[in-house]
Formats: sequence, structure tokens, C-alpha cells
Amino acid sequence: MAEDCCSFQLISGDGVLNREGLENFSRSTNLSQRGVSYAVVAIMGPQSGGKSTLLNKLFQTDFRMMNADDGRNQTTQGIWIAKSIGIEPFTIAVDVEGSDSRERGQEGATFEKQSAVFALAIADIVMINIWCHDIGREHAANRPLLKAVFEAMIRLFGARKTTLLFVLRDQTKTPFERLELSLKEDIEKIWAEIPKPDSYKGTPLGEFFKVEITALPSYEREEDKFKDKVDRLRQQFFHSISPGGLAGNRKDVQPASGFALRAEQIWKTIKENKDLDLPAMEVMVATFRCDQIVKETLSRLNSDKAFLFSTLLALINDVQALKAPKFKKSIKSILENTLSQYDMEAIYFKESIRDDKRKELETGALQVLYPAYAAMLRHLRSRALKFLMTGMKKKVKKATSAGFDASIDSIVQHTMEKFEKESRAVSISKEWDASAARENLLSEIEFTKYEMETKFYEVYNTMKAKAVRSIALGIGGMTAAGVATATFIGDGDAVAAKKAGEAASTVG
Ligand SMILES: Nc1nc2c(ncn2[C@@H]2O[C@H](COP(=O)(O)OP(=O)(O)OP(=O)(O)O)[C@@H](O)[C@H]2O)c(=O)[nH]1
Ligand SMILES: [Mg+2]
Repeated sequence: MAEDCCSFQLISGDGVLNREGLENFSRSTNLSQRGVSYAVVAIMGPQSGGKSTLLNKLFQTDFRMMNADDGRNQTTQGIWIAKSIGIEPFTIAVDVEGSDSRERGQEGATFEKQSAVFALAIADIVMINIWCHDIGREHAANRPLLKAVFEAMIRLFGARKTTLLFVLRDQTKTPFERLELSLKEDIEKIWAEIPKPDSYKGTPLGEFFKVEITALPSYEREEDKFKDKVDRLRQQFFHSISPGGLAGNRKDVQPASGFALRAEQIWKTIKENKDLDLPAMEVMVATFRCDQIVKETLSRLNSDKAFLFSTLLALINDVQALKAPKFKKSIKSILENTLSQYDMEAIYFKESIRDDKRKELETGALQVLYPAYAAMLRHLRSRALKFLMTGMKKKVKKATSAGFDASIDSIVQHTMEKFEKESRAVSISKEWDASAARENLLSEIEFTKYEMETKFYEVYNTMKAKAVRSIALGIGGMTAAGVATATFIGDGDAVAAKKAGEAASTVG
């Protein structure tokens, strides 16, 4: 299926911007994914000068062209855009309503000026489409247009270095060099005439623009030659943004993902007749877009959560996974993947804004992933408790009269150290600390210890009391109680401790 150029009317003849169409265009052409690898080419010039025809031939677009049988009436109204077909990098073609229109009358001048500012603010290359025979003519239609373009550029100075590509239509027998010279003189004259703020007085035109000139044979009279020349011109739009390319000198390129918002804001400012402060606008667009990218990335992470958590849960329950820190690796790669999705889209926006928003994304992503970490901590806590119980039981069985505490203190310490180490090993952020889980574990240990201790001393003290009672009764030698007493006096303490230890080890 042939690729769709997705042309649409961006700004109506009444100056209303079609925001939905613009968003739709960005989406369906995947414009946002282009980073700074895209170019914008606009065309301006007198009405019925063959602008739409030229764009369609150059970029295989489908802008409306005048039907020759209808007479020279206005065809393109407002501003249209389309994606050029088969050109790398992605090139947006902008078709601007013809200047000097009969239909518009007086208020046409306003729209003409507004569209000139708009075209210069968004396009890397502005084609000025003029009739060859108009060059050098004092009252030619292109003069007010050039004035409008230059004045607009003064308002935008510094923001970008636009390429002005003059396309001279219906080339006559006059040698191209003569035409070129004459046009350059014209341009310089108009440039000299326009009022400039003091700071720009004497600034050469070349500071603002890169000027290129080309001429085309008549489409109507020399169609084949026209086609050949247009094919060659089309080649110049391949790699136009590379050094030496048509737009190789452009400055302060803004990422494609902010194109829609930027176009909207630029037009709004122009309509309100306010000063276009492009650097300030870039900050606004960057903040808004980076914020949007954060939201989109987080919402993707949230919708993948069930799947991601099931993978993590399998790792939590896999004993081997803990030895090889698979859980941490896995959760870390989820976070990194989330951040890199953001980086890919946000990379060309102003660094300070991009970084601030990235931190917000990281905090948000850590919040989404936190339940998996909390589940891991619960798992580690119960592992630590099991470890403690096994250790305590072993130790308590070997307990001596030196006391219960001494025999198990080391195992408690060992358990806590193990928990600390393991919980540190699964955390991927300073914000993720295990202090609450540690507190819980400590109280659980405390309680278990208390249970065992109670049991231990219950048995130990009973036995000890029994032995003491037997001694007091003065019975020795023959009776069972006597044996117990004698044993206790000999190594009885150890026996009591052993018995107590065995009893205590049944706790839990
Ligand atoms: N003489 C001549 N006519 C042309 C040329 N290219 C296109 N045309 C004719 O000029 C008429 C206007 O063409 P469009 O492409 O609609 O011109 P436009 O500049 O887009 O017109 P508006 O959008 O109304 O400003 C059509 O009849 C075209 O066939 C050319 O190179 N020379
Ligand atoms: Mg047109």
C-alpha cells in the first residue's frame, strides 16, 4: 500500500488551528519518535504561483492544486501540512496560503504577516516561490512578502538560522547568473530598508538566513524539463539536515515530540499579537512534553505491573535466586528499562528540565515497584526467623548453666546480620530501606526469645528446686530422687540445662 502523507489543514483560513488534526498527524506518522532527525520545509509566495504543485512534485504530497480550467483563484486557504514521502530524514512540508490574494483584500496583509512569522518560526527551510519575470520589478508581488519575512525574522532573531530557498518559476532565457545577481540585489535592498532595532543595525542578512536560489522551467510549457529539475531539487532534501545539506546550518533544533505543542503555541502567540519569545517557549514545551512523557511511561509501567510482578514473585520464592542476586537484577532492569524509555523520547529537550522530570519518573517508578520489594522483605524476614529458630533450637539444646541468654545471643546477632545483608542486597534505591521490616523482625525475635526463655527456666528451675528439696530431705543413695540429687550435685546443673534446653527447643 502506498505510504500516506497524512495531509491536513493545520490552520484554517480564519486562523483556527486544528489541534486534533495535528495530534493525529504526529501519531499516525510517528513523528514523536524522530528526535531531532526531521526537517520542516515551508513554501510561501504569491497566489497561484504553483506552490502546491511544486510541493506535490517534490514531496509526493497531495495538497490541493488549482484546476487550470477554474481560472487563477485562491486554492490553498490557511496553512496545510503533510509528511513527504520517501525522503530521509522525515520531512514535514508546509503549504502556506498564497500572499497578495484577491479574495482576502486588506485583512490579507495581516494573515500574510502572521503566516510568515509562523513559517519562519517552525521551518528549517522556507521556499520563496516567485515568478522569474518579477525579479527586479519594483512593484512585484514578492516585495511585501519579503518584507514580511525579514521583519518576522528580526522578531525571531537568534532562535534559528533558517534557509531561504528562492525558487524562480518559469525560467526565461535570461542567464541564471543574471537572475541570481538581480535577486540578491533586490533582497539586500529590502533588507536594508526594513526598520531594525539598534542592536541589529548593520547586521548582514547572512546572520539570519542562509540564502539559496534555484530556477525551474515552466511546469505548463516545459513539463519534462520541469520534472527533471524538480527531481534534482528533490535530491537536495535528502539528508538536508546533515552538515552541508540545505538545512545544515540550522540552530537550536527542537525535538519532534514537541512539534505539535510548539506549533500550537507559536500560532497562539502570533494570533494574540504578542512577542514570540522562542527560547521561553522551548522551556515551556520541554516542561510540558517531559511531564507528558513521564506520565505515559508510568502508565505503561502500571499496565505491565501484573506481568512484571509475577516474574518477581517467582524470584522471591526461588531460594537459589537469592544466592545469585536475580531479584535485584530483575527489578533493577525494570527500572532501567522504564528510565530508558523516557530518555529515548526526552533526550533532545533542555537538559535541566529533562533531568528534573527524570527524577520524578524515577520516584514514581520506585513507588510502583515498591510492593515487590516489600514482599521480598517479608520473605527475608520469615527466612530470618526460620534461621533463628533452627539456630536457637540447636544452641539451646547445648545450653549450660551459664544461662540462656549467653547461649543464644550470638545466634540473634547472626540472624540480624544476615537479614541486614540480604535486605541490602535486594534494594535498588536509597529510598528503599528495610528499617520497618527490621523493627518487626526484632520484636518477633524478642517474642520468640521470651517464649523459649520462659520454657527453659521453667524446666531448669523446677529441676533445680527438686534437687535442692531432695538434699534437704537427706535421702541419698537408694531412691530415684536420691539418684537425681546426686546427679545434680555432680553434673546436675548441666543435666538441668540440657533438659530445659530440650523443652525450650519445642517452642515455636
Ligand atoms: N506557468 C506556470 N504555471 C504553473 C506552474 N506550476 C503550476 N502551475 C499552474 O498554476 C496554477 C496554480 O497552481 P497551484 O499549485 O494551485 O498554485 P498555488 O501557488 O498553490 O496557489 P494558491 O494555493 O491558490 O496560492 C495551476 O493551474 C497550475 O497548473 C509553473 O511552473 N508555471
Ligand atoms: Mg496552493
